[in-house]
Amino acid sequence: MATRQAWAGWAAAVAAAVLLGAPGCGAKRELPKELKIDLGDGVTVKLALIPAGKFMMGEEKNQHEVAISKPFYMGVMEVTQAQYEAVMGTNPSNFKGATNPVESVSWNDAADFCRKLSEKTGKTVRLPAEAEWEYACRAGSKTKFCFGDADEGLGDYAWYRADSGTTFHPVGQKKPNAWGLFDMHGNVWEWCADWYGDYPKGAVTDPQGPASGGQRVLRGGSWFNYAGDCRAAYRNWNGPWNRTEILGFRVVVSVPGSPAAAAPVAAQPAPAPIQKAEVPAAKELDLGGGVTMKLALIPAGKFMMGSPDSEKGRRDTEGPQHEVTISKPFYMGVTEVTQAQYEAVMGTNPSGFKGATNPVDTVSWNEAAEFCKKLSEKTRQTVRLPTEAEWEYACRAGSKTTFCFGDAEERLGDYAWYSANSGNMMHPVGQKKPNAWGFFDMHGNVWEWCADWYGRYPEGAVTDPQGPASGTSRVLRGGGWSNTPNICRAAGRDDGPPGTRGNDCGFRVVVSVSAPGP
Ligand SMILES: [Ca+2]
Ligand SMILES: [Ca+2]
Repeated sequence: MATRQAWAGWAAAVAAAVLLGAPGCGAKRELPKELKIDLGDGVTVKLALIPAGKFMMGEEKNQHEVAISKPFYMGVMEVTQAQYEAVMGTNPSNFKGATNPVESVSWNDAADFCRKLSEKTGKTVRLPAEAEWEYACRAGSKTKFCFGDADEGLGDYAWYRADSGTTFHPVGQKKPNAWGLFDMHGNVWEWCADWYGDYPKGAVTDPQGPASGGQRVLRGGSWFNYAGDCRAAYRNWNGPWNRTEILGFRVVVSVPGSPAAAAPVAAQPAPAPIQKAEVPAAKELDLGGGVTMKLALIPAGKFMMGSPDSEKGRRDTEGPQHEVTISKPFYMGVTEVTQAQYEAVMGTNPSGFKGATNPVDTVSWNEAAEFCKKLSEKTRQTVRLPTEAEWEYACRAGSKTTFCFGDAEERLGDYAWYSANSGNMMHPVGQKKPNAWGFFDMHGNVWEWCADWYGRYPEGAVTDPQGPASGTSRVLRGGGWSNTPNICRAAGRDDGPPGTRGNDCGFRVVVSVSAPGP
C-alpha cells in the first residue's frame, strides 16, 4: 500500500514539475524521470527524479512537517569508487572495489567532489540536505524503514551488521525503495549538507539545518551498524574532516531553473585543507565512571602472516605463510579488555575469575562485538575487533620468530601467563613484559576474539584481509592461561562458534584511525 501511495505522489509531483521547466513562457516541459551524468571511460552516475511534496520528518518528540518545494534528482546509488576516481583522480577507500561505495571520505572531500562535478557538468551537483535525504529514504513511507517496521525485512534492502559479514558490498545489490533508490539503509553512512543541530519546532519548508556548527549530519547506517541505526529517522554526525571507513555519500542535482537550486551549494563553505597533523601515538577512551582504556598506534606496514613449515609445533592451518599489507595505521588496546572496562560499557560482568583488572572472560564473540558497538556509540569512533591479520601483525610487532621476543620457549614466562606459570587461573592484565610495540599479554592470559570468520588462508600476497565472507566459527588468537607454549605462538590459531563462551576467552579492541581535525 505504501508503494501505491508513493507512486501516486510521484505522478502528482511530475505533473507539478511540468510548470517548473520554463515559468511564464507557456512551454510545458516534463522533467525526465532519470538523469545520467557521463564521467568518461564508461563511468556514469544515474540519478532519479524525486518529486516535490510534504512528509513528517524525524520521530517521536522531534517529528515535524517538512515541505520539499522543488523536485530534485538524487543519485540512485551511493557514489562508487569508480565514480569518485573519475572525478577526483584518487581513491581513498579501505575496501577497494570499483563498484563498492567510496569510503574513508570526509564531508570536505564529498563537498569537493560535488564542486568538481558541478564544474565538469555545468549542473548544480551537491550533497542532499538532511531533509531531502530522509524524504528520499522514506519514499512516501511513514515507517521505521522504507519498507515497513520489521527489522526482519531489513536484509532485503540493506547491508547491515546482521548480513554484511562486517564488510562493504557493491552498491545496488539489494532491493531499491519505492522511488528506486538503493542502499539508503546501510552499506555506507551518507554525508548530508547540513550542520548537525536540533530540529525546528514547527512545520518548515526546504530546511537547510543550522547556519553553523561543528559536526555534519550522517544518515542511513552502514554495514557495521545494527538495524536501529539504519532507521529512516536515525541521525548521526561527525566532524567534517573525519575520514572513517564507514563514511561515504551520494549526490543530488538541483532541477535547472528552480529558483532555490543554487542555495545549498552557496551555503557550503570552501573545504578546509586537510591537516597533515601527526596522528597521536596513543589514545585514551573515556568509558565513564572514571574508567578509561589505553590504546597505542600501530603503523601501516607489511609482514609475513602464518608460520614457516620449519617452525616447531606448527599446524598446517597456519599456512600457507603469505605476505600481508596493512595499509592503514590503527589503534589497538594496550591490554585485553578488563572486567572494569566491560562493566562500564555493558553494565554486566560475566567473568568466571572476578577482578576489576582481570581480563573479562566468558564472553562470546557476539558479546565482544556488542561491546564494540556500544563503545563506538559512546565515543563516536569506530571501535571494533581486530582482524586476524591485524592481531598477528600487532603480536609480532616486527618480529618473525615463534614468539614476539624470539624462538626460546624458556623466555615465554617473561611475557605471558600460560600453563607453566599461571597456577591454572588468569591474572590481571599488563603484569608481564609488553612486546616491542607496547602490547601486553598478546601471548597467553586469555584467548582473544578476532573479527574474522575462521577459514583457510589465501595463497598469495594480500592487503588488509578480512577473512572468509562467511563461516561457522570466529577466530581466536594468542592462547590462554591453561595452554602450553606451543598453543601461544604468534602464528597459532584456534576458533569457536560466535555464541560460545569460555573462562579463558576474552578480547581486545582496535579503533580505526581517522584524519585529525583542525
Ligand atoms: Ca547507505
Ligand atoms: Ca591474550
